[in-house]
Amino acid sequence: MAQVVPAERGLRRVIGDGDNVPDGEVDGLDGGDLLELYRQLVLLRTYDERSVVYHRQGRIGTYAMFWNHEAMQVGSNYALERSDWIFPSYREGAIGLLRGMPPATALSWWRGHPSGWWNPLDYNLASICVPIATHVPHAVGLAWGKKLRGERTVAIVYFGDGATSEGAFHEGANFAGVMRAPLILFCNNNQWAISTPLSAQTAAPTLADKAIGYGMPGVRVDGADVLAVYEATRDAVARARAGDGPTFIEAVTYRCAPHGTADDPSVYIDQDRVEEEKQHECVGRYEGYLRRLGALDDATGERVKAEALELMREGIAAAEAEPPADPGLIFEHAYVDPPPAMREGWRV
Ligand SMILES: Cc1ncc(C[n+]2csc(CCOP(=O)(O)OP(=O)(O)O)c2C)c(N)n1
Ligand SMILES: [Mg+2]
Repeated sequence: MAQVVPAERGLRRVIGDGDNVPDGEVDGLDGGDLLELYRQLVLLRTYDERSVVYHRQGRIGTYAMFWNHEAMQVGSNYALERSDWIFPSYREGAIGLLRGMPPATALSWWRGHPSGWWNPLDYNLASICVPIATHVPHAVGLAWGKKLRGERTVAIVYFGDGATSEGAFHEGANFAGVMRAPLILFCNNNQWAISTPLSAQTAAPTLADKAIGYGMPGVRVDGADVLAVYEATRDAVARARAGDGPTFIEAVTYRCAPHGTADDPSVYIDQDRVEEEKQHECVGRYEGYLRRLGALDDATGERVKAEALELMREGIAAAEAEPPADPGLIFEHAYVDPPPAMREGWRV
């Protein structure tokens, strides 16, 4: 039985500030791993920044940015095996890229095109979940099922701070705890649920405290520190594979971008705080760490960025080359016998 300890209050960190706080290191990561983490961070950053441009140009639809969330996604995914399962929310809309999904597929999803509907079995990646927290019980079910079959697979489910107020989160967390499901509940605490601040979301001192009530460890980590996220997730994965059940990880960050392309945060957010947080954004912090270590030079940095940009250019071109979808597809799996009005109506 895993020991249930009060949630850690302090934030785990590995990357220093280049000044008073020294850099740490993570056992088991070699120079190749450190550069691969950088490549993945840059890939997601480039995807995100280009997607905002594509939205402005009318080439993709409503888009949920994840600027400054990259370290949470890259660090946690790097601790998984390819056979482990990922349950993303809309905030992890491009996490499939870390498993070899072509950018065109992720972009097509945001274009509302069927070529963006991937088979979850191809990547061990569930569909993007837009309803808040409803995918938590799905992830628990998959993880428990794998355990019942005697497989060593674990699952990770990503959700936000706002999701911890939803019934589905609590039902899922309770079930995971009781069944000792091999699951990581990964909470991206960006301190906002659209315009609702964390202070209005919960009376608990930390979100990780919620883990105690479900009999699982709760860990708090700096969400802008890719190495700390990796290490915390690696520990949780080891615990899950050893049969010790789920872990709740609260990765703390700050939302520096709008909630989505339809949002205007200037009416509710403290812009000075946003500017302050941008100074410590996760890709730049990791780049600084690598440079202090002597593990990244200008030429390599430029090459990695150019490759990511080229992938995106190819991706949007491929997504736009798809023939228009048949609107009838929307109803194809909804009715055996469509009502007459609908049969006529959708081909106007
Ligand atoms: C069940 C449900 N209720 C309400 C919404 C509308 N909604 C979309 S995003 C959002 C805020 C979620 O905030 P959080 O969980 O912190 O995730 P974040 O967007 O910050 O990553 C809400 C309320 C929804 N999508 N689903
Ligand atoms: Mg949030």
